[in-house]
Amino acid sequence: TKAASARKAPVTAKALQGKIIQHLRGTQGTYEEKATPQAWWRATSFAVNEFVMAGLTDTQKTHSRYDTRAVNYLSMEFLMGRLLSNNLHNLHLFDVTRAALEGLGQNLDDLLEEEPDMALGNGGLGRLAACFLDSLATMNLPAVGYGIHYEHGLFEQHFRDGRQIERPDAWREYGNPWEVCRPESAQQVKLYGYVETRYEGATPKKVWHAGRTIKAVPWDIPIVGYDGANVNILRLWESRATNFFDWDVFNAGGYVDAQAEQAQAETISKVLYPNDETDAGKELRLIQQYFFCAASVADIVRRYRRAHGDDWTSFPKLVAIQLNDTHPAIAIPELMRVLIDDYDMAWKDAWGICQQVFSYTNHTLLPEALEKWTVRLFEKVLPRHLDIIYDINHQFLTQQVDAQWPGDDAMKQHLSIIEEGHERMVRMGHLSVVGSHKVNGVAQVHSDLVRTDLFPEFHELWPEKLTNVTNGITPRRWLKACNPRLAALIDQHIDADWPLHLDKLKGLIAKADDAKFQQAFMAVKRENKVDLVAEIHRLTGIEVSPDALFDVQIKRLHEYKRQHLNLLHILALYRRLLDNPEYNMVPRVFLFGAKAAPGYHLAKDIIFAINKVAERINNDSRIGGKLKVVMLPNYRVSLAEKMIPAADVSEQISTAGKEASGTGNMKLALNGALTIGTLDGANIEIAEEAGADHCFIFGLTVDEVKALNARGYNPYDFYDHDEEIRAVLDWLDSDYFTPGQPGALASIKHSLLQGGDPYKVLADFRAYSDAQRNVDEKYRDGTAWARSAIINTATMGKFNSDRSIQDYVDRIWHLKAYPRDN
Ligand code: 26Q
Repeated sequence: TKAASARKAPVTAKALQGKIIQHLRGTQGTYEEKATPQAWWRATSFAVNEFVMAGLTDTQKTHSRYDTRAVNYLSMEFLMGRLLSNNLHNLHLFDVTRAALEGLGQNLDDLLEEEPDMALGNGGLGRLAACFLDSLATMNLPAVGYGIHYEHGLFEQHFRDGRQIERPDAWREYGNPWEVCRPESAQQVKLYGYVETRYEGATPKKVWHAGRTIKAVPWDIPIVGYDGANVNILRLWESRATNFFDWDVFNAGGYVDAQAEQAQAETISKVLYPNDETDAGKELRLIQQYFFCAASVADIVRRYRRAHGDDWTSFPKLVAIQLNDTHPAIAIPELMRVLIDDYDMAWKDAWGICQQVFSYTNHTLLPEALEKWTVRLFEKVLPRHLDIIYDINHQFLTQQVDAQWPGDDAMKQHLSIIEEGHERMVRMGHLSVVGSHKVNGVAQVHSDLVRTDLFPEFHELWPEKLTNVTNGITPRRWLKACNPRLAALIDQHIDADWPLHLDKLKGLIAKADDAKFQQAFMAVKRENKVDLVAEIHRLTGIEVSPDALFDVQIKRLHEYKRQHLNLLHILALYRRLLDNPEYNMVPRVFLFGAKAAPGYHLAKDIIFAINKVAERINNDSRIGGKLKVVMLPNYRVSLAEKMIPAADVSEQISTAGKEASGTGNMKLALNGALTIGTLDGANIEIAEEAGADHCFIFGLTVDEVKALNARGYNPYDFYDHDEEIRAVLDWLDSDYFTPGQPGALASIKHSLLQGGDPYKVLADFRAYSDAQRNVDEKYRDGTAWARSAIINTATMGKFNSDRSIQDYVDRIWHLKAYPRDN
């Protein structure tokens, strides 16, 4: 039963040593005595890449031999993190590589730290895409990820005097061993210009005369499935100036202009927009979206035509395109344009194909995150696409909407892809729903709200279209690789193929009451905490004890996620301790990791407040080390991999109805943390799986939030009547945490009072504080805590991203698996 972990590595340590040395000398141009850790990491990666590439070739041959149906996953973000450790685990090369390097005087763990994170995403949505690629490859499903080869991923975060400072991320400044450039598959992407109508044949033909042409160059990153499975590709497009060169302009003194044009073209893939959950509405963002969608659609069409030429009948049988939120929605009118303008297809045939091919995942209900573009901008950048969108909208309103609600103009306004107003807007969500055969939310409660609150009319029109696929996470990265101690313990008790069949963790439930297993489980947790204590010290200089309870909130900084609710509770605890040094509480370390969007001032103020409160509390000898607060800088995938295995408590405290799913909640619970959370997103399903006794659920429900809004919410009700709330808010307004700078933290209080507390922080405070009391009490009972921690790990099987992918396959993509022939 120990099949998977005992599975033989595909190479001996001795042979692998040979390969590493060969790369060190032969491709890195250095040698053992001189090589830096960075050079060792690169040589090791190149050696491992030989196995990766063999798998890639086998997989591609299999796919072309069977002419496979594939899903094309279009996403502006892929938050891949580091690849070496993941590839080693998935190829069963981890132990043999450690041994090979040891023989060369190198330590694998140290080398893994040399790899920069591939942070081509903001947060949940980008990491979900990365987990899905891992599952697709592991399940032998033909799939291609399409995205942008950003030169700079999400910014690097530093703190200066407690404030967030952003520095550019330079993940590939010195190249990247995993990616392969494929210039032979470059594409041309057009922008700007005007549309001419030609009256030649029976139907008028539109011709787009573009003003600019940009070259899209693909970089392929191999995605290695677990345990001998397929190797798929992630194809990321880089923008370049076209080779086309107007030599007359150049010679007539246009050298500088030509260079400027080149710089402009190369701006497109320069940088990832760091806003999540807000729509920037910037021209460059729209161009980024179109750039990668046009290149990807062209690539999909090219691959299809290589096998099928001009016969389009099989296209919808072989091609599925998944839109990761509305960011790639422009792919819908782009495919229409290609089929109609470039291949002379009739409108209704092209539209039939689009609706069969596309499906769309919604990740948010927040109004400020729903994408809209002005018609004016569209007209300038994508004039032909605006035409097509008008045509799609006209057909939709006059045929479908009018048939369902004859003569109902209000309904037409509601459902129109174009929003009327002082400035007309293109609604990308509406375009995505109309152009797709399936639309899914990412957790049950979220999908319910998509149907009832976001798109109720669409739901009435097409009752089968809106569906749910609850998110998941890959257990390979988020348990096996990041928590080797727990993985080893699990291997001793259940079949070692649990990373493929995560439901098998249920086998641990039987051990939840076993004192020896409880001890072993909590010993693993403690060792992980000891490791994190060292990392905290290295990163911040702060000393914390591994015997304290580790309470973790890690996610983007956003008001709806309510890091400030956590902060207010910390202030309340601090105040209770100062009032009464004997105040009975388990020593606790509150750990945060969060980046704020650079233009989101209140979010940055919350980071500043956490850091200032931390400084004061951590240096206050009166509280006897019972309370510590640490905000680790530069939260990212590789830091998450260190924090999650050490967490006792998982903070999932969003306002009910606002967090579509959450996925950090799944990662933490899988690693044995107990959730303190609201009935929001996937927390609901986590609590269902683990059982209410093993989580701390508190606060307003979705319906209660709605009712509160309906009767009118007044945060002063809480400020005036709850002495503790009043005291901690006033405290923030003083100069207690920012000596000499009174009011430096006042914006938080202001937003919670005069600002109307849009996310109901004060309304949930008391319930949260009570739930935290229960956390404290339970932690004192080591046995009860250990039991709940084990049950959390044991019951998270549902949140395997393989299960999410199987749901997509069954309900949306209808793909068949093709294990590779080799
Ligand atoms: C939009 C317009 C302009 C610039 C940026 C954006 C933008 C970028 C990223 C908007 C949203 C995002 C990211 C959203 C996101 O990460 N959503 C999260 O998706 C997760 C996976 O489904 C869920 O678990 C989270 O609940 C959801 O917040």
